[in-house]
Amino acid sequence: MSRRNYVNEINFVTGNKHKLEEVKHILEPYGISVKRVTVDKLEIQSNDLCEIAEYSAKIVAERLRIPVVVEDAGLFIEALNGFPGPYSSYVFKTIGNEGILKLMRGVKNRRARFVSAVAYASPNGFVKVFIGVTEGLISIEPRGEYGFGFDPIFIPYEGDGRTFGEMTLDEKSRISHRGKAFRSLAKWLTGH
Ligand code: ITT
Repeated sequence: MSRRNYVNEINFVTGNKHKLEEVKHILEPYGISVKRVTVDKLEIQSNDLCEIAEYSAKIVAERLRIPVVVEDAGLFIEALNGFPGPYSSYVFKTIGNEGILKLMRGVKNRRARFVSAVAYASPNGFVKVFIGVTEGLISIEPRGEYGFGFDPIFIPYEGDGRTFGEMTLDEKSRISHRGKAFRSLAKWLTGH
């Protein structure tokens, strides 16, 4: 399929209101508005976020007969061999930031990365995936009231030592995995 020019709206399938708010903010400068779609996504089990996002987007686009965008994101901690990765949602709900910090107690290697895989799918079976990665460190203690999920325990290298949880939505979006992936989508959608 050729490039899609002049797209000014996406149908974003998500159950996470924080992600929705971030994506609206990221796409605003491109003149793209975000319509939220809430449906049960079928998520396959895989270690690959791209595969998960791609599969979900394809199924939802075919079912609803509209083009849709699905994002699968996760935190990969090096010393834990990439855990929680694709299980980030479940791990956050169960052990949370305190549980992660407990697992990391006394661990010297605190390197981690946030990954965002954004899949755009149209009802004819076309799918394209955009990836954003932000590298950083797991903090010793949670810090900050902004954001959601693992934000209070993640210190991005591209920042100034603050956690994502200590950054405004705008500050986080400039360097976040989500910002990077969705800006790539926006450039592709608007033909830049
Ligand atoms: P969807 O309905 O869009 O799938 P979700 O909350 O399940 O919402 P993801 O699978 O993309 O979203 O992300 C899994 C979890 O990873 C999410 O619930 C958070 O706990 C965490 N996470 C993802 N992106 C994050 C971010 O930018 N900051 C902090 N935590 C994040």
